[in-house]
Amino acid sequence: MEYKNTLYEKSEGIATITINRPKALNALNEETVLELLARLKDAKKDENVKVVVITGAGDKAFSAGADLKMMKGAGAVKGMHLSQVGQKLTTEIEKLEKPVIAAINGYALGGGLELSMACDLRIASENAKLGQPEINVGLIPGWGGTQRLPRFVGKAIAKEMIFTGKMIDAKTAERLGLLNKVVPANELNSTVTELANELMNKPPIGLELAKQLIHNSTETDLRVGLTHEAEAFGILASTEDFKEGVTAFLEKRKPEYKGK
Ligand code: DAK
Repeated sequence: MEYKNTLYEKSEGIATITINRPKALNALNEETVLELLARLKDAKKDENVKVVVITGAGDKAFSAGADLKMMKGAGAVKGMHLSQVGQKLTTEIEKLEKPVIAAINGYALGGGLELSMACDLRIASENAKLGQPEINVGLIPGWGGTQRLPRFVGKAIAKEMIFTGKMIDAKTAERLGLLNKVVPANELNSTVTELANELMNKPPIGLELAKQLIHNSTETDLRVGLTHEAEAFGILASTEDFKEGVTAFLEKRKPEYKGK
């Protein structure tokens, strides 16, 4: 595959995928989404990759959403393909066994916000602005915004954001629980790397099972969810990493996890 719209870097266990269309504020056309899917596939199968970071090129945008130029000419079939490929991307992020961090370095609008909401953690720079402006062009969110946004901020705020299309600033998004942390723009990369390094020292199977249980928590009733939690707990109790964790604690040393 020829990569034109994304960059990909692997360094010390962290795979960083960068949407690289800064002149179009990293808007997502179909080719870009397909490239993101291929990058994710590589990060999934590479055993040396422990954490994935998704960000945007430049200092203005994470992503201003679906590419409106491409959307303009889309008929029903193209529209359906766009929806399918976008949903595949968000699903692959949520299914990935490894933690995915969105480093939001500016606008996260429409499909850009939806992409970030599929990630496990969102760290943003102070200049970031988040919104679902689709209503302003006669659309509604189509990559999960009507479903994921209310799960973060509640129905009242989600309706306000989706009905008005207005953006919110990073501090407001942090207060609403949509962002994990907001930092000055020049500290975004170091903060994300620090967080990724912290996750890298955790037991991978524990992270994987916790991620899946938390995702499923909104789709299953409490009793079923608790049953799954108990099963996962049992699986973890049989891992080498659990033995290592307890042994290291008792020996007053740092654990070294192997993902086994
Ligand atoms: N698509 C394509 N190009 C975009 C873009 C976008 N979403 N956003 C910005 N650009 C381009 C601009 O056209 C401009 O290009 P040139 O004119 O220089 O060639 C360049 O980026 C810089 O933008 P501005 O000149 O507008 O920059 P400003 O700083 O003045 O304004 C802005 C920044 C982010 C406020 C503004 O660009 C803006 O409002 N952009 C549109 C944001 C937006 O409406 N995003 C939502 C897109 S709709 C679906 C599934 C999902 C979706 C749709 C369908 N299916 C189920 C089929 C998702 C839809 C969306 O995300």
